[in-house]
Amino acid sequence: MSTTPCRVVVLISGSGSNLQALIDGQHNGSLAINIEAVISNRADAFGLERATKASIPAEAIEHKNFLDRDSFDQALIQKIESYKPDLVVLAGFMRILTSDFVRQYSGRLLNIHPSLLPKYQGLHTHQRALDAKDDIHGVTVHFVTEELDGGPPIIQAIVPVLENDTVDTLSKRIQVQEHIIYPMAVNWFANKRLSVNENQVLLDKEPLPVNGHQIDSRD
Ligand code: NHR
Ligand code: GAR
Repeated sequence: MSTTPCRVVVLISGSGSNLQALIDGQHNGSLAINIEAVISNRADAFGLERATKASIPAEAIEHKNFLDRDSFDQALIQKIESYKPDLVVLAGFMRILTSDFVRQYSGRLLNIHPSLLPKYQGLHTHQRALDAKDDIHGVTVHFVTEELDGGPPIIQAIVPVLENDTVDTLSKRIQVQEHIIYPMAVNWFANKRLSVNENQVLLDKEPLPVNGHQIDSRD
């Protein structure tokens, strides 16, 4: 069965390695998506070069050129709307979005957050997991709601925290999992297998566990 690919707009702020995983999936046919555009709030984000190299429209809308969050988000919405996306993907996007933005894309806005939510919402998650001497850490793909990092989880990957881990070694272990679970969640959405009702995520019409589908890299 072939249908038209899901139209995706990806928002980034930095390196764009998660974007690259999606581009690779699109190119090798494992993802039923078409990335229509990549938009960054920083003009120097390396992810914009990745997009250009893949012949995907790449644009910067710099938050620092706007007076407030609202006017930045309105400009972002206008630009995104010109690509008529079915799905908007935050991939290392580092600006908190206003309620207007989140409402506009409700049910079709995903984020990847580097912790086992609801643990460690916000920033500096790897340092916080190390400081707490946690023996596991991980990453969560979730639907975005107005509550920062509080939207319902879709998939979580668990990694071990090893003796002598640093932010660098731990974040690299987590990124390996990111590049597996983000394409997986995006493909579920693209194949219309995912939906969200209130704060309950359904996969193939069945409710997912409250922390989402779990992948344990220690198995
Ligand atoms: N917006 C809403 N409304 N809800 C969420 O769940 C969001 C969101 C925007 C981004 C990603 C998130 C993460 O995965 C995300 C989730 C940035 C900050 C932050 O504090 C916090 C969480 C996330 C992204 N940003 C600072 C700000 O003032 C700027 C920090 C910087 O530029 O480095 O916006 O962690
Ligand atoms: C990823 O590790 C992602 O989990 C994290 O930023 C990195 C982006 O990498 N996201 C956040 O911290 C959101 N606040 P990438 O640009 O190479 O995809």
